Amino acid sequence: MTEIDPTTRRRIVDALREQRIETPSWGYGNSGTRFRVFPQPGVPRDPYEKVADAATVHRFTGVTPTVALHIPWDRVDDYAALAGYAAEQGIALGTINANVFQDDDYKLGSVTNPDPAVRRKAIGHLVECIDIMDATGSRDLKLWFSDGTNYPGQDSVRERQDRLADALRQTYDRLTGEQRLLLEYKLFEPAFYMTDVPDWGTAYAHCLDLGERARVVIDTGHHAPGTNIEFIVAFLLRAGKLGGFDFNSRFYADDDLMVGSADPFQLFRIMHEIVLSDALGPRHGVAFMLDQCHNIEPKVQAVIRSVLNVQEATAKALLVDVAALTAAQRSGDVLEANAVLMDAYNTDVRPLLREVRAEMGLDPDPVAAYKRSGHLERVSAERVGGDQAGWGA
Ligand code: LRH
Ligand code: MN
Ligand code: MN
Repeated sequence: MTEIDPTTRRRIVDALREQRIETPSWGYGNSGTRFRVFPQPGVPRDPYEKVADAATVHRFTGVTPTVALHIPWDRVDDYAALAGYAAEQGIALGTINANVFQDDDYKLGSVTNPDPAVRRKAIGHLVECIDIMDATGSRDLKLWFSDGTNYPGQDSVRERQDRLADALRQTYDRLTGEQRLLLEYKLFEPAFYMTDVPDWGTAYAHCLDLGERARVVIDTGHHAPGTNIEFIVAFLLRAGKLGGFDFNSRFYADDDLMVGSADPFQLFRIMHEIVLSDALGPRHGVAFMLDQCHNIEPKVQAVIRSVLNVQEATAKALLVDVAALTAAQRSGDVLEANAVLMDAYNTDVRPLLREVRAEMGLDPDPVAAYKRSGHLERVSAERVGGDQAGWGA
């Protein structure tokens, strides 16, 4: 990358200062695979302590002012009180994630279950999540369904789509004000023959039917290997239907590893589409969320590292010389167009990000600052018997 002129530099620094990333409450709890959960010292014992950890991440990064909740993993008696506690800690409660996948009743599905009583129960939970949003002031309800079938012939594919549409409609109609419904798709797992919301096309079609406040969520771990995720990003942005991301990394499947660790180039390509569509700032309505679990690595530190990874991909995307790129594209100069992109990707943006943090009054090296802070040692002594994140329970 050649010298950045001062105006461009200012624009990039301002964009990075404005960026917002939401961290997941479940990323702070103990987690594992179905083979083993490795408990860690100092993990939160309740939703309050998860909020406290999220606030710690915000103190060191300055760009994570909200924490997502997962219900019932984060069930409390008084959500307004939890929101008040979050505010005292310097953050707010963010997206409410519904959970209709961990109950015996949902063996054959939740909102697409053939039994109307089970469907009513599932819809009741989705509506309860909106009640919680009313209390917390959260904008977004995020829906992911584990629904699907394991065997050909097990249930009617088409009727399940009808049931899904009906449940989404009832849920959507309960939203008020600025509240939104975000629909997440996933190609596979836990159903293995057919998933009821397997891809962005299905999610998009349902969101189109529902209306303006329904949008698609892209979980980066939920695709077939080799899927061009940035294409999906570009398509949904163009259609005004991209609600946000669940960021994580995968090597094989829904691995939920730290974003930007397996394929930082993919993350850059995604952020490039975001920047091209001017969809980075909070006013554009694209929620940048992490959906990760830290099974073997220290959790708060891993969340901080993940935030830095997103920032680095974003900074590189902001560095792309769009005028040069467009000129190369219009003249059919394939190699030059690719070179412009690679030039930005190959730039070391860490010095720039250190400047951004210094401007924000933060330590330029959040990981080192966190390690020095003694937070992990303190919570390890204070918190005995940490909570399960939900996975591997
Ligand atoms: C499903 C999923 C969904 C859940 C989360 C814990 O794989 O990505 O977003 O809510 O994991
Ligand atoms: Mn997800
Ligand atoms: Mn997932």
